[in-house]
Amino acid sequence: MTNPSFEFTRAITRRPAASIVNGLRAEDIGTPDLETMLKAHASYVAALKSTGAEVIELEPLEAYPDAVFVEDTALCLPQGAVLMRPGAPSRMGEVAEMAPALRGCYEDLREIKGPGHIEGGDILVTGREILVGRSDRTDAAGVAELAEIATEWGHSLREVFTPEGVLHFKTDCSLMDAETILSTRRLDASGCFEGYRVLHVADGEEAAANAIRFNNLVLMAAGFPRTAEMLDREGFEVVEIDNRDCAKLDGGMSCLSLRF
Ligand code: CIR
Repeated sequence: MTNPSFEFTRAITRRPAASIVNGLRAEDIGTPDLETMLKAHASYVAALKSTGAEVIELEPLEAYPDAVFVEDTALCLPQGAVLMRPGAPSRMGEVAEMAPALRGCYEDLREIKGPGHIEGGDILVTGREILVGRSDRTDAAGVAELAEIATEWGHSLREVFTPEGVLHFKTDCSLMDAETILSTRRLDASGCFEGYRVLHVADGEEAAANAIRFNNLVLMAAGFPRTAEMLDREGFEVVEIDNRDCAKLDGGMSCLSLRF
């Protein structure tokens, strides 16, 4: 049996544009370098492809500096896809740019019409349920509108909360398998993962929590050796990707693809 929450045949990515230097960031810790980012992006795409998946690689969008972070524009479920309504005004236009690619892949394509906001980075699909974290980008009205669609498609959706100062819910967690979630201690402490097996990232390696399980692989940011070792001990096949430039814009492994 396949599990559509981590077994995928396709992914959508978008190469970063030169305007990436103007991407949003909570704190300025340096300007990302396009060349290094393109190299890291290529190794990310190669890792996805190495599992046998088809990767639809979209062209860079100069008008939208954050467009490389495609995950925030949509939610992909087996029944259909839902276009999001980003809480960041500068990212709203990215959704219309993603729509044609999804129209080519899905018969049922819905959209969050508003007035609420919701970004894909706040949504963790576990297979058992869909967890949506309210955050600075995702509000109650956005969650409620998604809940209506998800319920119609037979999913149960649970609203949870992203810790203060954390960009997205999935900045701090990722699904490893049907039962297992990788999380920071601060997010797990909220109690939102009751009933799951939770693996904590090593203290001081919080930025390792935004990983993705993609078929047989776990893609994680390089530079977090204790978390990588722990995942290896747990039997996961870990691939480390250079995330230094994306991290300057608060981005991680999940943000760089839509997976379905
Ligand atoms: C932003 O602030 O929207 C981007 N600089 C980073 C988005 C990261 N996306 C994600 O975690 N899903």
